Amino acid sequence: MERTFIAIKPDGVQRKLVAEIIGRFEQKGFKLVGLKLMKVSKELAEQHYGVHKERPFFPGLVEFIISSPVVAIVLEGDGVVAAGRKIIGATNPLNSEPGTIRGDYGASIGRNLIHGSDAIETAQSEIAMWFKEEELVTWEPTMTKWIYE
Ligand code: DAT
Ligand code: MG
Repeated sequence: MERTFIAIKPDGVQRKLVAEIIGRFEQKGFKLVGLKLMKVSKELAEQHYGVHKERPFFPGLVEFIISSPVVAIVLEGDGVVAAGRKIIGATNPLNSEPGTIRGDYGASIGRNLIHGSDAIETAQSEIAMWFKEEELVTWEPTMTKWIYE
């Protein structure tokens, strides 16, 4: 089954949007398989945002992500990577559709509340970066038969 990595960034945690954000993915029908509140090390932050290391916003991005706790999440479900990105919305909240997390709660690109993996391969490497195998939980939600045919 497909998995994605989601992180509620420091702004989402500080603004007390954790329950609201996790709720959107739960209500959609995706399954939580990993969940933890954590302070991010500089090493992990630099690794996570490694593709952006030449960009001018990289130092600020790393400093921001380590500045306050984040909630790291792994979700499972058919098509969860692409659907997760749709639920999150466009990178710049000023362009995100209303009804998306960034569209409903964000007002600037540097405080866009949440990260979501952009492809299945990225998701696999991000999950391995953020979670130990034993932190991921195998379970069967009783609701599955009401969500999948
Ligand atoms: P996304 O988080 O939608 O995958 P991304 O991978 O292109 O977007 O960029 C990672 C994060 O970096 C993004 O969530 C916010 C920040 N960022 C991206 N472009 C930026 C810019 N032009 N100015 C400031 N921050 C930016
Ligand atoms: Mg990205």
